[in-house]
Amino acid sequence: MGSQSDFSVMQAASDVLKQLEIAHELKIVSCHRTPLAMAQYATTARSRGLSCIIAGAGGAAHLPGMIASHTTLPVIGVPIQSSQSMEGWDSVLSILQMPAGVPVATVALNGAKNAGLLAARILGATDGRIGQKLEEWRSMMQEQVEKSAEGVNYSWP
Ligand code: RP5
Repeated sequence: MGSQSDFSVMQAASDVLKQLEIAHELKIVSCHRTPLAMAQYATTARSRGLSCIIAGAGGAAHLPGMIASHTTLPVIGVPIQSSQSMEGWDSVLSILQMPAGVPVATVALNGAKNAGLLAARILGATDGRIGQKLEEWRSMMQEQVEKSAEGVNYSWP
């Protein structure tokens, strides 16, 4: 993530990865404030054993695109609403509108939980253990929806 101020949003990605028992790390590197650390993080990611990078940033949110320019690993961008001034559209459009050639998969504004789940799906495409965890997750989610619907679904008269 680009700043400590992004942590309250990005924590949701870590939480879901923990639930799925997927090893991960949290780091703050900024395109604007620590550009060399950002470049080093991205260029060494694959050799350090990472398989996917979730990059969350707000404002003129260059981080996911810049990370993606320094690696061939899949990058998932999380637009973060860092100010009220543009209601988060600055972050969304900065991350969403990547020019052709350097892809960033963009999730919803503050959508860190889905970023974690998407990363899990990418890994789970070739990792049977993670695939099984995702099946269990999906079953649990369905049961929760069915349970929450009890007492709400009815016909009248
Ligand atoms: C971006 O600027 C960060 O990703 C953060 O969302 C935003 C504001 O950062 P702070 O000024 O709160 O550190 O680089």
